[in-house]
Amino acid sequence: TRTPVNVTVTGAAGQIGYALLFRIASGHLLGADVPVKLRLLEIPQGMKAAEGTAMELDDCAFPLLQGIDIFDDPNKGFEGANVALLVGARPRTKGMERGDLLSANGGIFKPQGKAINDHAADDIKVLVVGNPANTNALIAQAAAPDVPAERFTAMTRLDHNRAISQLAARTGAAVSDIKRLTIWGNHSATQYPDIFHAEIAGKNAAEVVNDQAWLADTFIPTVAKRGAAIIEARGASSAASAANAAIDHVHTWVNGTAEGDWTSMGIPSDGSYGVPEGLISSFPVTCKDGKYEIVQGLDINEFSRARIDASVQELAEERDAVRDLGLI
Ligand code: NAX
Repeated sequence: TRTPVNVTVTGAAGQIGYALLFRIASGHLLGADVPVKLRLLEIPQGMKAAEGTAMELDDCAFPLLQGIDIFDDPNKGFEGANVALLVGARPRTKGMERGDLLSANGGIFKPQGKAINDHAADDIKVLVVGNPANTNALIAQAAAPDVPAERFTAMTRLDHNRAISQLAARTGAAVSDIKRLTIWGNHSATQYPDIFHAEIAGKNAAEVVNDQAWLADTFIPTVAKRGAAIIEARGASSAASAANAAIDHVHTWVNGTAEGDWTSMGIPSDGSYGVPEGLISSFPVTCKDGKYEIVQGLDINEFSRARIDASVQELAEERDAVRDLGLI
């Protein structure tokens, strides 16, 4: 029998946590044959609700779930972690400036990065979901000098999935027919969903759509503002779809992309496509044997170039701001 994989989830008592934990425990994160141990990390005020969620996890009698521990100390929460899903974050509240938001999150992600550095397993893989996800991932990564930088990733898979769904709806294609879509840049309103290299049933997606105005004025803003549209409709932010994307991100990272396809992940840039080295930016990546690689050699047209640059510029500004705050 396999040794269980230790999965740490922060913000376990939150709404994404509630949608995420049951799918991890039922085998959707790593595979139907991989036993897991859950380590839930919360703040003291969230401990009781996390205990309630753990009671429900017990009540599912999941065959793969070999233990649940709950902590409010990051040093304990990340002990032995093989996979860490950093979901808990400080949301932007009314009147909060960007600097306030970044420094509040620095207070969370810097100590968590240090705890990962000091206590996680050698093969730790980190996904940051909590916003601003890319820059929070950068803060955690900078606080973990002993962990290879590429193990710190940020989630743009929800944006990726939203873009596939919008493209399918527009063209009447099945979502399963859409391949090679890319989200570039920041998980924010500046993100750029790129269909120029995407394929719909083997045909170039931009040629199938053949409507630049729809692309610029409908598709891109619909994908980028989908989070706000969900809040407007549901009265709460995306939770099940965000949890689903987190599952997809880690599952793909661990188990690989399909032949001929790729996915989108926020990862430390190696300088590819003119994105400054070290910024955690979304790229097209293929995954194999638990490692990812940036898809190289894509031809970037002017339309795409301007949008990638704008989102990367925002990331560089966020990096400069957290550097000025002493967070990296
Ligand atoms: P909730 O407010 O429901 O839950 C957050 C939980 O985190 C709370 O239980 C809180 O006690 C806990 N928490 C806060 N600080 C913590 C710390 N230092 N250590 C451990 N736990 C801590 O938020 P939820 O709706 O679950 O969203 C979580 C985060 O995901 C937010 O930052 C949100 O903006 C972000 N999202 C990111 C998305 C992405 O695509 N990257 C999409 C969905 C979502 O908006």
